Amino acid sequence: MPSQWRLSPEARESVRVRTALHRSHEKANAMSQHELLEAWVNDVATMCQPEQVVWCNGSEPEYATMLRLMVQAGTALWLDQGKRPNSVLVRSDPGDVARVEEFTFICSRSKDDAGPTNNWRDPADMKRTLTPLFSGAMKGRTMYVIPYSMGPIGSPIAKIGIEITDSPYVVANMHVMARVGSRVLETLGAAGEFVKGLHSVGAPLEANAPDSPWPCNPKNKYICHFPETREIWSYGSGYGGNALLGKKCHALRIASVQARDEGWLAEHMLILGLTNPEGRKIFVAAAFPSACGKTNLAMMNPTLPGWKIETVGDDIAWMKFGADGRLYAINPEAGFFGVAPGTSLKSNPNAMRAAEANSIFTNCAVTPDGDVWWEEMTETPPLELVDWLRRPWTPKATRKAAHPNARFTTPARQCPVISPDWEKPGGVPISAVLFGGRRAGVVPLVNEATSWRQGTFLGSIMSSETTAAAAGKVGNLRHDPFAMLPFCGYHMGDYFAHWLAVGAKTDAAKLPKVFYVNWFRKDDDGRFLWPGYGENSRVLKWIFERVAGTGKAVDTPIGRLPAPGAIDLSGLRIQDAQMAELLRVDVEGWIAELPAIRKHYERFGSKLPRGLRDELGALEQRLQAAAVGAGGH
Ligand code: SAT
Ligand code: MN
Repeated sequence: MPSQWRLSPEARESVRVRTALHRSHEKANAMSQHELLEAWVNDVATMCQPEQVVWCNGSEPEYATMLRLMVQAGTALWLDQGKRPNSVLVRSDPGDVARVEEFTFICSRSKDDAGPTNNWRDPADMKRTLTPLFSGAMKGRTMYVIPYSMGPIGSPIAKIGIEITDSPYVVANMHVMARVGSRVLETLGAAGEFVKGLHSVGAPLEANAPDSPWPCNPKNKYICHFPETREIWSYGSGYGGNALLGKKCHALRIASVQARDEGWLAEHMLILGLTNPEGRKIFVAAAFPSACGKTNLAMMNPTLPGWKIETVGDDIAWMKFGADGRLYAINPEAGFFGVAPGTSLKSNPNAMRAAEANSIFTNCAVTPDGDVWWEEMTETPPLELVDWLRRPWTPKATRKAAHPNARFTTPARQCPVISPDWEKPGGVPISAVLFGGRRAGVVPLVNEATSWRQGTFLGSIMSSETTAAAAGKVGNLRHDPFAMLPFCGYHMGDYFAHWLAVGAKTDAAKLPKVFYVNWFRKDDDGRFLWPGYGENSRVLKWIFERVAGTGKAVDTPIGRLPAPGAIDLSGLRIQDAQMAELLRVDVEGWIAELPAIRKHYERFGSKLPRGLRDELGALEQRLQAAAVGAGGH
């Protein structure tokens, strides 16, 4: 009797799926003309010893196959097809739920190139550590080769990468988050450049051994970047930015180095289009640390009548100078990997609508009727749920139903307010750059830099409370310059210098204006002073008017703040005292922060650009003068 007849229906399905994949592999493989790529894939296969190698073609059936494989393996659960068509819920291992900054390394030849904010290892040493781990790491698994483009295929700003992975979850997510498959191989041609990304969950499967629903390696996790050779080796984690190598590893850590070398910017920024009631549109890019509301701002519904926001991207911006001397940005991604908890029809209806179908939910809770749920999704929680740890849950429970870093992976094109320009190959011209973070005190609602140099200074001293996007304690205040602390692939001091150099490349009038915003200022009782969300359009309106040259501002020791009455508060119930506090320059608070800023700066040693040291000195003088002027308080 042929052995296949004895297989369970699930196993038979798996064989069918694998055979189909094998055929698609032959087709895609025939199109790879790239000898170096083929040689690298063969070398990796020899090292990792997978059961088979599959080249991903990026097709719909391939995506469907990945979801089916995950459902069979117990990794994923189909959601109710009426409620969430073509969508699954994935629950990860509780030990693998966020980026692991502690195990993230920049492996440049010189330690000095990684700088004081990155973990550094010598590249040869790191490969000596990793090679034994990767040897045989894919035993019993399929090795997928994913050609992907960060940015619209063929855009002059886009870059190609190849991710090799043994995780169907990664393949499915990469389908949504990037442009993947045969089209990319065609563009790559026989000799195109690409970033080499190697990923394994680090859980080889011995023959006949049962697999775990979320294979990963509890003992060893390494997220390693080799900026000089444009390589990524990621081992042991299957989650988010650790494993979807196109995102943080390529589009930020490796790309920031490419951007430095080639004179452009790779930034942790959303991009939005802002149209005023007269139909004039500008584009804004904004850097906030992970889980500080980039997705909400990028797709906000303005409360101010007549104003419109359109989304270009929610996490990453690549910006290059156009022929006209202005900075143009593309969103290198094709999907959103958004934080689920806190997302609701109230806080972000456009994200909710985007995620209605064709989405992958990770570490959310599931309702009895097969839909997902997370904290604050609805005003009252369902009466019963299965939580992200697969345990029964009721509203009486003291623990959260969804993990705080639970995510939705959703195609960007499904966003109801996606910008018609979001895939424009040349990008969109940026008129304003925003920096911000979670700050309960000191930092006002909005502050405009008087120059690119002061803007760079404000970016460099950004600080924010830590969130669940990374493993570790939540709520600790830390300096997170440009929201790039976990994502800059080289010495942060050189990165600051690069920002200053970019500013010197064009006329000052052509550069975006720079603003520092803070939606999170609290009163003495710990309540947020500013309503946030759609009301942030009031701040954006002022920024629009500053760009247009009509908005009124006052000079203060820290920069330009809105003149009294310059922020449109029509239709908003907010007390004068509250508004005054939001826009108060807390001279004493800023003076009290100076030692921490100086300490932060000391870390960069001689790499700290003189221009920023001068900015700090000048700020200090202005603050001291203001303190004296105010009677020496
Ligand atoms: O890095 S992730 O993609 O997991 C999310 C984030 O931290 O922004
Ligand atoms: Mn991010």
